[in-house]
Amino acid sequence: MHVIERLELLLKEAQQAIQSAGNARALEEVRVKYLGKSGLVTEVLKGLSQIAPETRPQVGKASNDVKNRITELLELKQEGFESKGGSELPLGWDPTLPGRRQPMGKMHPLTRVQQEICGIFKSFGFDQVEGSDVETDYYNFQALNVPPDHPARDAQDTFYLQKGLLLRTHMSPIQVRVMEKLKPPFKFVAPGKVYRHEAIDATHHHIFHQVEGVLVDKGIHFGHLKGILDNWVKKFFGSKVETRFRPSFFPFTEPSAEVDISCVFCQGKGCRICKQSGWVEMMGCGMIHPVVFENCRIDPNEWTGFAFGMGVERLTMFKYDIDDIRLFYQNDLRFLKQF
Ligand code: 2U9
Repeated sequence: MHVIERLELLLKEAQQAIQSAGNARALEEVRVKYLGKSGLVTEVLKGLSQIAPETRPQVGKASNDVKNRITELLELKQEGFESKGGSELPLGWDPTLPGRRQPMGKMHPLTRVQQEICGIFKSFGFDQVEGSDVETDYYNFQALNVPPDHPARDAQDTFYLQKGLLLRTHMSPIQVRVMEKLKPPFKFVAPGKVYRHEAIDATHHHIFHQVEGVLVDKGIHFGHLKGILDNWVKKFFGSKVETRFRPSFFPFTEPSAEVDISCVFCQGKGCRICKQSGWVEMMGCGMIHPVVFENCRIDPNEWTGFAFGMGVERLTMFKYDIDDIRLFYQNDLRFLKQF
């Protein structure tokens, strides 16, 4: 293509680019593209010395005419922006801006840990059940063999509502409601929020999350309980983690036990997390009390079973070395983004 024709083409392109420029920045990009140090018109002017002497004056004039015409159009367009109070975007927005990456939402750490806890029991064949947060005194206490004068029933521990209703203090009432409907054998877990009238501090909150479970079949004994929970601990915390069962008491289980696990941070040698003991209390469990079976209309002479309960915040704080339970509920992205 002859140099003159190229100049005419460059002028046409520049005119279109100036016409569609939506703001001062886009206009500046057009100027640089055609008239900048390495601009397309500038390159032609730089190449004049290579043009044959007899046509050099004509090409030189044409190059300067194009350069001056583009400069004039750029100035006119810029004046147009300024007269309208800045860059007038034909689309009302600047399509040349880079896109803003939308931050992706993530599951809350408590939800993830709760699902991980239940997922392991489901892999053992457990079902999952749920139920209302609002319960009756019967299902939350009486059916679970909690005596009338038990301190857990005191108003300073339980949120009472009208008409004798209350906010469940553990997940056990749901287990009772399911057990009185199902025929054994069965095994299921119940995750959910529980409510206790506690003063809030670094390790206590009046709303927290639990996962409870029950397994009922013929000939179930404490060895089955230990085997299932030891297996679960090794899948959740790692295969090297040991379990220890210490005698305890709950009204709804007999015998009852607290389950300790060997500290995953010091492998049982003793550290800040386990208070130098090498062990951390992780959950409670026991063989379901015969009275509870009778309340669910299940014959304790034919069926036996075990139950367990764990706090999701407690496991999560241990697993991720979090020292303040309140961090879970403050919606501070600096905390939540770490999971
Ligand atoms: C039925 C019968 C028995 C549920 C159980 C525990 C032991 C237990 C606590 C652990 C930490 C609650 O989150 S926590 O504060 N739970 O120690 N829970 S046995 O026993 C049942 C449940 C339902 C019908």
